[in-house]
Amino acid sequence: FPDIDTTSTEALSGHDAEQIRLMDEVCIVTDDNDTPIGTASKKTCHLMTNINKGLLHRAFSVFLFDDQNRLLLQQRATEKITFPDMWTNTCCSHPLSIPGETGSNLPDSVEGVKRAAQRKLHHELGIDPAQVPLDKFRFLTRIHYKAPSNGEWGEHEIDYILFIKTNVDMDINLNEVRATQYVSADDLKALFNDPSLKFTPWFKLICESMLFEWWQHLDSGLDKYANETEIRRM
Ligand code: DMA
Ligand code: MN
Repeated sequence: FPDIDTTSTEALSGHDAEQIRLMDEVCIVTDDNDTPIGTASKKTCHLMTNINKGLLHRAFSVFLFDDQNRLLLQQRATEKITFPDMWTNTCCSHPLSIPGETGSNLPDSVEGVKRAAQRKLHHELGIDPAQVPLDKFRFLTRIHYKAPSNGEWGEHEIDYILFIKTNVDMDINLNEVRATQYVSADDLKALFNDPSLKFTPWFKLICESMLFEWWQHLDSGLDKYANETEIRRM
């Protein structure tokens, strides 16, 4: 990929040591059609200087619902380098360039993303992988979006949307997650009217487009929305 900065460390100074360490994870770099074209560190992928040159990577967003169809939200930890303290969907991260999480395109890439989701639900929220078996995840669609965070950092991703309905036990990792809460659709709409709360840009985009319609069909009719092959550009 042309002219990408892979050496700068300045943007990391002053941040949390564990979150700096996680910036060495190796993400999957893709073209606009989600075809893998290489790899780059999480740090390289999230620097706006590189994003502004077109660098794009693969990600996922999990929406976990309990047996009352309430959505589990998380508030990101203050330690997070991107989008700290913001409320968002249950869990987000990246499939990595490691065995089991790659997969060049649909449907193999979906299997890789589900494994990454299971890994991060455990890392961020302490959820036992046995409570979120791979075959319980439903893949809905992919969203291509770009969003600046703060200072030098931002996101530019092909984001796989995964739903899962299952009750879980949590043991939250406070370096990742500051708080959690379960919400109904009406609860969530009320939270959006609270000016003291900040929400991540990708969560807002998904809420403004498809979330509430998908949510209404959680128990029946979700099939017609699942496994979409077209990438939604937002
Ligand atoms: C990245 O999430 C993925 C999306 C969809 C924004 P993140 O910043 O929470 O990733 P990680 O938990 O790996 O830091
Ligand atoms: Mn990302």
